[in-house]
Amino acid sequence: MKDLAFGPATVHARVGQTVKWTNEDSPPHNVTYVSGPKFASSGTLGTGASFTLKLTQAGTIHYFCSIHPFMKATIVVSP
Ligand SMILES: [Cu+2]
Repeated sequence: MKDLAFGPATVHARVGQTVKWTNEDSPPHNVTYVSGPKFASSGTLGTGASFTLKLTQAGTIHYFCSIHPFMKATIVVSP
C-alpha cells in the first residue's frame, strides 16, 4: 500500500501461499473482503503495519480499502 493504491493491483498466487500487505503510506488503510474465497478482513493498518493472509482456496479474490473505496485490487489464486 503506497500512494493510495494496492501494489500490484493484481497478484497471481497458489493455494498454500501467503500474501502480505504492508502500509507504506501515511494514511491508514485496510484490506476488506469483497468477493471470492472468503477471508476475514484486516483491521485498520497504520503506517508500517502489515497484514498477512494464507490462501486456502482457489478462486479470484476481490478486496478493497473501505477507508479509500477507490483502492481496489485482486488476487487470482490457482490450485
Ligand atoms: Cu486506504
